[in-house]
Amino acid sequence: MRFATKAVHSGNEPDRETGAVAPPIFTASTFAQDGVGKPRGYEYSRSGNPTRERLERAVAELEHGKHGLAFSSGLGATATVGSLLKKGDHVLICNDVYGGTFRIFNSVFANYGISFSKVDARDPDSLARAVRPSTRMVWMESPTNPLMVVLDIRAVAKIAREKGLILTVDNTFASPYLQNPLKLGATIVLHSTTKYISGHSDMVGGALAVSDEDLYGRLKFLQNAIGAVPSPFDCYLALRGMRTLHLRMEQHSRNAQAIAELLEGSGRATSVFYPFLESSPTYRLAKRQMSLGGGMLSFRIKGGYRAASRFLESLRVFVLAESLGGVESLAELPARMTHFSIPKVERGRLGITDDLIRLSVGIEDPLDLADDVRRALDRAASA
Ligand code: P1T
Repeated sequence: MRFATKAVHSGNEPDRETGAVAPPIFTASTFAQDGVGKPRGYEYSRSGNPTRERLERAVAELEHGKHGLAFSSGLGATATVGSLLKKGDHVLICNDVYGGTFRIFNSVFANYGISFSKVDARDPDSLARAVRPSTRMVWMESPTNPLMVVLDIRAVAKIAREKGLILTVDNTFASPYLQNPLKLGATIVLHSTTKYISGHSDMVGGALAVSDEDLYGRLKFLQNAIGAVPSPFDCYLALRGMRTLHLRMEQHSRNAQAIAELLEGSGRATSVFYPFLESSPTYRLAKRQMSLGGGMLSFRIKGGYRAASRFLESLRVFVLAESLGGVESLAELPARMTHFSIPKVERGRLGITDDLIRLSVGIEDPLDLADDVRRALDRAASA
């Protein structure tokens, strides 16, 4: 089946008992057993819940994986994947990942003796050279948060496979509608379902998709052992959002492309980062790897921090807030908000500067979004 059909139906099959066409929300924390040690299929909702299983099946199907696993947040999923590692293990993290991902490796896993180094995966050879005998995993995003760097997932996967490493691809920014990393050779796909998958900024969640049976078994064990599981209500919201993912991604992408082009032609931005801008150094790779450009973009505004904050505070349709992927447009300053947990020196090295603005372009009328951006640019220029 094709994507739109899967998005509408996966995990949303009519309830077998009642025929309900919307998935029932099973709030039960525990399930009656037929005899001692004889569960009917479910025992306790941390280890398995029917509403959660629907979401897990849907994530797996949209990502072309055999199995899905749902979590209470994207970082809950990250914590669980990180728990595959042991003391002494080393991880290669591609430059420019979500601030919270950096923070959990830098400030939590490091305490357990798991080390990491940052690599510039735009050059696959430098990635291959950075592999140590203790390296177990490569962690990447594409497009990256917040600089929208597009990395060649297939090329990274080839190196990971040759070196026997797990490749985890955080596919939050693209969503399964734009790209499917498992098909390109990734071992694990991670989502913050808080973003495009649920799509309405009304829940926090995470998910993984995998095909390797042994790895699935280990992750399933860790999901229960660590316990960062989502509530059945949140699973329902993610499933409900997912039914329109394809429609939303089309509109997000159309709107973001228009705003990126507006910014580029405005003379008020020193750089604009969007995968499907022809001026982007990775335009050809993005066109090959992604079906659309997606709803995220960032740009550097002329006039530094003062102009950036003036721009953000002048917006009327875009909401000044962290997060992304909802139907409403959001704007933020990564250096002071989402990526503040990355040390200043490291932020500077990566290019997460005080004049860098990130936009999550929603699905509103593109003309209203364009008017809003133009007006805010004018106000920022007169600051
Ligand atoms: O917020 P949470 O559901 O725990 O997801 C973490 C996460 C993981 N991966 C990526 C690429 C992300 O962007 C995030 C969360 N990001 C934001 C809150 C943000 O505004 O960038």
